[in-house]
Amino acid sequence: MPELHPEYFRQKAAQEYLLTRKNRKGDFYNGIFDRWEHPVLTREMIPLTWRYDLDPETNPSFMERLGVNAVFNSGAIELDGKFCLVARVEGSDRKSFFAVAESDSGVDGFRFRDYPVVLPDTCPEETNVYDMRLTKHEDGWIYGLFCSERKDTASDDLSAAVAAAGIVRTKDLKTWERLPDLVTLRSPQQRNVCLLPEFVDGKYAFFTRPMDDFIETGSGGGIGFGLCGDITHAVIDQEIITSPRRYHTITESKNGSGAVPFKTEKGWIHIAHGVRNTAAGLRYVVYAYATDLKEPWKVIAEPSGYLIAPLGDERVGDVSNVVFTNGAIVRDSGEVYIYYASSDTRLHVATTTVEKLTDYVFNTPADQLRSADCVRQRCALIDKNLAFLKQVEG
Ligand code: M1P
Repeated sequence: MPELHPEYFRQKAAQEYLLTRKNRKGDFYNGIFDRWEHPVLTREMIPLTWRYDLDPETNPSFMERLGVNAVFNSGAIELDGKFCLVARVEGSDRKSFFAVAESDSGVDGFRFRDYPVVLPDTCPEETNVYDMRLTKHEDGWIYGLFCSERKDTASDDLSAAVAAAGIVRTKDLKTWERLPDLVTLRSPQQRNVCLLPEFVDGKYAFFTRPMDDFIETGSGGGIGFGLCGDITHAVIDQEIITSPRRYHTITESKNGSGAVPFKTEKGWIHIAHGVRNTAAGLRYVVYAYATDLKEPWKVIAEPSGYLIAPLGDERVGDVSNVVFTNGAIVRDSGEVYIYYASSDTRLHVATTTVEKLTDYVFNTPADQLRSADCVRQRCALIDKNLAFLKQVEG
């Protein structure tokens, strides 16, 4: 009778501790959302069966044979009463793949299914896949839009790559049908594409991120919007810019859709990411804005600054100074769970409500774009508060 290595039991117990540890709200306060103390997914939570050969005959030292480097940017959806994440898992070989993890609470207890997602392998040139956004569409399918990356064979630069938007669909997050990649006739590359859950003018509505290049968006002016009639051969002829990049703001270098937008009485709420450059490299933050219900490409409210920025330990990781989201769950109760990754290393949750986010998006003042105007804006708030304090305190 074969036996398991003693180290297996130690590793299993250490992992079980993490998987069963209760999460709690941290001390952070801004009145807009709560940050939870522990990450909801880390590489330590990846099943041992994915990493070790458990047979002492072939692995006498219980060595990790296929390491996992990070678990981060995750699509999110509520399915059959469970919080389901489709996380980006990055092997120590740098290749990413997707894996479903489920929880009853949404803030702790996430467990990966027995196997990672095995997508239909339809494109031999595709080298890497990541960052799936999950849309429960009114046509009855759950769509997953992700970045499909391949080498740029037209360039001599070994790191030159091309990013396209891959599309899959499923009903259960188990069986996946791959559709042809999105074609955007006027943008050479795409990343951070997501699909609105509803038709617009009877068509599938995509938020895109037009890019000239793999890293730099170049002439791509921000988050785009485009329509297509047939998602099984998705072609977007024209993209219009919705939330633009702006000089000296959190979106100066680039921005991109994050979680799939959700509908409120006042508009579609978007939770996206903005990037600016610094002497220490790119800094990624999460921001929010609203678009019109009937014309979802029209921004109708955009608070100044960020919603979530890297804080404390979140600031350090494989790609430091990054927070990034590609998934949120909005429950019928109005609770909102924003899953955000820090520094391309681990995944966290922030919780809030539709009511609070609506208040935040519609009542937070917009960026005045100039120091002089921003200080005037702040002085107006101080004036109001001092007058109010006088009234209250006499
Ligand atoms: O490394 C930070 C992020 O970089 C990319 O985002 P963007 O396309 O906006 O630059 C993505 O690859 C994302 O996965 C990553 O977290």
